[in-house]
Amino acid sequence: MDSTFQLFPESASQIADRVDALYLFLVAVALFFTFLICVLILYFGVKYRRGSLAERGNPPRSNLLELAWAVVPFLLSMVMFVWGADVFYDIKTPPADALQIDVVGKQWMWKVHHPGGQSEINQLHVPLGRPVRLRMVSEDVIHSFYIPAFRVKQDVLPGYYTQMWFQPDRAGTYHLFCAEYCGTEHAQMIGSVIVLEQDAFADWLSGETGDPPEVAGARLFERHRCGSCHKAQGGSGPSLAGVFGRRVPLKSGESIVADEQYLRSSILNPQQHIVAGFQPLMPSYQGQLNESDVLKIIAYMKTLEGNASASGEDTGDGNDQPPETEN
Ligand code: HEC
Ligand SMILES: [Cu+2]
Repeated sequence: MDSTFQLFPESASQIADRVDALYLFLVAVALFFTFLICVLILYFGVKYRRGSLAERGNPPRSNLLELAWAVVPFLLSMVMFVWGADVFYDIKTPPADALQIDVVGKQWMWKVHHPGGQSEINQLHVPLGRPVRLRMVSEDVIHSFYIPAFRVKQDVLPGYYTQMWFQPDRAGTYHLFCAEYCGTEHAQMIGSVIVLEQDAFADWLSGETGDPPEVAGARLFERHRCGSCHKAQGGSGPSLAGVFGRRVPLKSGESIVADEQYLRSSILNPQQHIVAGFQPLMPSYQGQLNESDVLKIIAYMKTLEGNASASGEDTGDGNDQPPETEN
């Protein structure tokens, strides 16, 4: 056999072996029953062929047999369910201390933004042995971020943040694919994930330049004159101090927690939620700010947290966050 033949792609993340084990189990169960049924079909086909003298009367009823083929498949499928749910839960639940990196998909490339301001295209540098959480959004159509060696794949949607996480456990360079057909050059929407030892990763980070997102975001905030309406007091828009994580009362009478998704739609689609007590005056920044810009402005708005002196509004629901020590 060809020595380069591999049943699975190389595995380089902490979850990969668990995914493979589950997958092997499913394949093994399927193969076992496929063969069992094939062999029985052939056997009975021969045994009861026309003209054979085999006994053709009804066999006596056996409750034990009836019970067995209800209970055995039930137990097997429960094993699949519990095992699958366990792996699924871990794949979907990023640890709180994960390093957060932003990914913006667009026809036909991946843009990556690191929290220190470093950016890259069609490459993703990550540190070895540390959980990494990707927050992802698309500039246009649906894409899908797929790293076979890590056994993770997640759709990247226009207008909605999705996330995925992994913990690389082997240094090296791995394939990155778009796994959702997204137009004529879909096949070119590929790249590499480069897993570096912690020291090498720190070196790589320091070799790249770029402003931290909250700094770049503050600049965009300035340039687009958001502050002309969003003043601490007396502006035509609400004060943005401490807005992230706050429960915002809406004109419709409902209220909503100002998470990243809400902040994004406030900027690109302001008519969707109107804050109680304000007029729908805010222009949409669709077309003026791209998804990377919006992520930066959100990073900036998060730093406005705890800046309570500028905020005249207390929603009084005890939801206030502790002040952040550094800005
Ligand atoms: C012409 C005035 C105006 C400008 C310019 C403006 N906004 Fe607004 N903004 C408003 C008003 C009025 C509201 C409240 C009504 C609503 O929800 O649409 C608002 C709401 C918001 C909210 C929701 C706030 C909350 O308390 O829930 C966010 C976030 C926001 N704006 C961000 C921005 C950003 C970022 C910019 C600049 C890119 C900007 N705005 C530019 C007028 C403005
Ligand atoms: Cu794509």
